[in-house]
Amino acid sequence: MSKPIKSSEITPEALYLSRRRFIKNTLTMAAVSLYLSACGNQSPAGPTAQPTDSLPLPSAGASVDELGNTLTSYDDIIGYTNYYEFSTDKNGPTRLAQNFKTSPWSVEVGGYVNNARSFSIDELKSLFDQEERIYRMRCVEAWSMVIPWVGFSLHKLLEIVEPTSDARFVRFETLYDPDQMPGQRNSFFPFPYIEGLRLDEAMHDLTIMATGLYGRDLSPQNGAPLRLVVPWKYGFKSIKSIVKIDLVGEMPTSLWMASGPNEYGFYANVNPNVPHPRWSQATERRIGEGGRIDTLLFNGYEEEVAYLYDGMDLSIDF
Ligand SMILES: Nc1nc2c(c(=O)[nH]1)N[C@H]1C(S)=C(S)[C@@H](COP(=O)(O)O)O[C@H]1N2
Ligand SMILES: [Mo]
Repeated sequence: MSKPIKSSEITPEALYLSRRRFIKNTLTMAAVSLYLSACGNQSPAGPTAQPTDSLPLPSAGASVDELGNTLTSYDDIIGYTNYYEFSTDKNGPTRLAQNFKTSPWSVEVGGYVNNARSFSIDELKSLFDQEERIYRMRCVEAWSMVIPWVGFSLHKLLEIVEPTSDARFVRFETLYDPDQMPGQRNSFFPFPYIEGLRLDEAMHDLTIMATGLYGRDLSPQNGAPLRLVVPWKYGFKSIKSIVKIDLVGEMPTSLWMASGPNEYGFYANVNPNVPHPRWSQATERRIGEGGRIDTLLFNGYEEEVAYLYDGMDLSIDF
């Protein structure tokens, strides 16, 4: 093995900094992860979980996250999705979203801000460096993936519009267009899809707006052209195809809070100790791999985000 690559060469600055925090606390795992990154394609999970060869690899060819988890293959990420605007089948959106029109596209940012305005996708891409973030994604249904997203931290966008002192929450809204999104005719769900974050969660550096994955633009079924990714929360918080972002004073009511009020509430932080009413959240199935693995508190981002919930009882506020 040649001399190890410095982690600053493997990951963008922000992830490098968060990785340094991981190293402080989980030296062994981080060292294993860095070793594996430095050595290219070796992975603890074996050859079946490798990214497809012909597709672009994430920057510097990283094949694992900071905990040593193998990246989910590109084919699995685009072939197994949750996107109820198109279908409730995992492979339905892959087919049904194929002709979804993602250009032109703009997102309206307003509410309690000093500079309300709309941004085109091209503007967002040129205003903010697009960086890669390798994040675990844990669906509330107890499956998970490891995804190399491309995007930018949401706080950069919020800093431009300048939230006023009345802003306490951020509300996100997906496109409403039943002609293009046949699932929106399903009257069980109160479309458009709405999600929300507390302002401090939205300002956290790990919270990103994703424009791509595996070094490519997002596929329609993964939420093109612009989606939220909040890696320490269940996947349903990471709302797709966003057209509107509002800074608001009251906690927004999400689509899931409205349609399943006895399931999860606003926070939906990944927590192995709080079961879903119908199943345990203690373990998860990593797509593309066999068996089950333990689910981690805050999806493994506890060191980064636990302070946001100081003084809250996570067995009540979930
Ligand atoms: N607008 C919208 N956003 C959504 C969903 C959806 O149905 N509609 N599904 C959510 C759920 S349940 C999960 S697990 C993730 C899945 O992201 P992926 O399909 O890109 O893996 O998207 C979330 N964002
Ligand atoms: Mo999900």
